[in-house]
Amino acid sequence: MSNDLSKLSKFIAVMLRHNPEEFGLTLDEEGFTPLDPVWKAIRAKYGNRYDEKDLLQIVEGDERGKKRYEIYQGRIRAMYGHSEPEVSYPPAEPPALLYHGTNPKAIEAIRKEGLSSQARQYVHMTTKLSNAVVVAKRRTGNPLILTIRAKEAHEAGTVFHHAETEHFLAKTIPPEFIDFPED
Ligand code: HQG
Repeated sequence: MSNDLSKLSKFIAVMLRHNPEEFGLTLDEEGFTPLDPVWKAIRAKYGNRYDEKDLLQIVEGDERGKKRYEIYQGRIRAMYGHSEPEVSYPPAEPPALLYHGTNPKAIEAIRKEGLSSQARQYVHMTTKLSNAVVVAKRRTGNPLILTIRAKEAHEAGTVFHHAETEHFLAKTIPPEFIDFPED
């Protein structure tokens, strides 16, 4: 994705994941909001720099195939990543294992209390080990990949959600279902 398109993608993330109210947007319980006011906010910030083709390209996903947004019947939503806007997903059965990339500084806390959602609404986990590495590398040169025994956690009562092909979410993951790299 060009730098110019990632700029628009980041702006949309701010609106749809973090501060919808600041842009006069109201998200429904699944995180959708009508496209018209979203375009109004894009025009207010960028004038005519972006058109529908640009937005569709962002919605289709980036070069790694990462899909962040979804358009349905004239509405758009972020598929995951929300901070304070409350978005709900139906419960879903996870695969046996999921992966979460993190950094060495977080490890001691995660060992004690498990994974918690921090500034977002959910803990994000991926079905692909390679994606967990990319996620961790956003924060550290020394990525640590945790393996979540998701099926076991699910059977013991942790509720999972399937937000996007490769993304599963949960409010928390207790430490007993996490395998640490040095174990
Ligand atoms: C850590 C991006 C201390 C956790 C990515 C992570 C992903 C703890 C950080 C998506 C902890 C939260 C989400 C605990 C977890 N104590 N630290 N108990 N539990 N942490 O950004 O998973 O490109 O909210 O390990 O690619 O890094 O924006 O979550 O390091 O898919 O589309 O606290 O966001 O997607 O960080 O990333 P984040 P994340 P986009």
